[in-house]
Amino acid sequence: MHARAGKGGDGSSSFRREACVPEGGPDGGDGGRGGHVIFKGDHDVDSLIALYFAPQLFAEEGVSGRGQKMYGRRGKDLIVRVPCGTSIFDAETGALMADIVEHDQEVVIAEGGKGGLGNVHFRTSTHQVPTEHTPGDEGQEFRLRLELKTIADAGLLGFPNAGKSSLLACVSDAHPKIASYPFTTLNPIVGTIHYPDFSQLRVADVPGIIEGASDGVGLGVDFLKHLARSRVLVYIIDMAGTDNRDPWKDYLTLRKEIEQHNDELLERPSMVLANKMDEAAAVKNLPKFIKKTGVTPLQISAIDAEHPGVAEFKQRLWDLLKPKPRGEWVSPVVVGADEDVPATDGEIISEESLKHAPFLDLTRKLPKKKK
Ligand SMILES: Nc1nc2c(ncn2[C@@H]2O[C@H](COP(=O)(O)OP(=O)(O)OP(=O)(O)O)[C@@H](O)[C@H]2O)c(=O)[nH]1
Ligand SMILES: [Mg+2]
Repeated sequence: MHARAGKGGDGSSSFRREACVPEGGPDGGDGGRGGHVIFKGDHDVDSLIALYFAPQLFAEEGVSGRGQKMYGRRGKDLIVRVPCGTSIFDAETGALMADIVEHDQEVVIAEGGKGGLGNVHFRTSTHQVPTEHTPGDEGQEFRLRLELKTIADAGLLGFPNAGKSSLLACVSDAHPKIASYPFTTLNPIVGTIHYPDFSQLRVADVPGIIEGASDGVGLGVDFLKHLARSRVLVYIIDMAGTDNRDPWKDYLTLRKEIEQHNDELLERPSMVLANKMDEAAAVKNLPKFIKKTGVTPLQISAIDAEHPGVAEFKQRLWDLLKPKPRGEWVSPVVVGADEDVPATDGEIISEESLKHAPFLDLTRKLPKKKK
């Protein structure tokens, strides 16, 4: 992207000329400041695609000052809305300029130029007729590179076909593509799990990882940067070994590939899920998996939303991350209802009301229609 803040308005040079005011003196006003380019986090924006098609971010210039000590108007700031999780880099130096993680977080990326000074500022006792005035400063200008790292609370990791997308579809309201061929998922997808206390957790499903991924085999591990911000990593193992792989080898390979990408990720709290437990092969493989890896996984079946393991998974995530409840359910307030309304003592519609509106009485027998 190319971001350029507005140039400041120039100061003006002018003298007061008016009937009956001889030697009115300098009255040139200052220029206004140029507009800033401001990046703002917005949780309703989910990609950078809009910026891809409009990469020129130019803020408005400040207006020049005028005679009669009139200041120039300030240039409007340009507010660029980006998804939470956007990092902004200077494309030339590669330095990180800002990291936008929260909704409504604002960062001034390019500052508008200051306005110039008008000639009123240059009058002194010995210099009564100044014509000096200064031009406005240029606004800052940058070439930017934006990078979006999805922010999710938990990230799903696994070989292709392990059932990551199936699990996401099962626990959240996302609709990822699910199919029995590898690399069905090509881009990270985030789904939200809703809990009965109105709290929410975001779970990211990323493409599958295979042996050699850290060297670029398969889809590589570039998308693992999306997991760099998740607080919990969830390994999903195809315990049935559908694609003729051994589940325990899958787990060790996954950890090896992740370590080669970013060994800090291995220290994150993690959870191991044994998927496809509805299949006989999975039940057979499980004891061997525990023996070989020393990890006792949580057993689930991602195609069955009623499976107890799926509920247990949601509960364990909640226990680990303790999301804040988002408010409580409040009964809708009836407009105009206040203390004047008489209490009904448990009856639903008072007799008094029924007299005025007999149709409210549901026990009343309707008169038969005449044929
Ligand atoms: N029997 C059984 N099949 C499952 C289970 N979970 C997923 N599958 C099947 O496994 C296949 C792959 O599932 P996906 O959810 O697409 O797997 P994925 O891990 O997202 O795969 P990629 O996106 O290709 O990396 C699909 O045909 C699913 O129906 C399970 O618990 N039991
Ligand atoms: Mg998938």
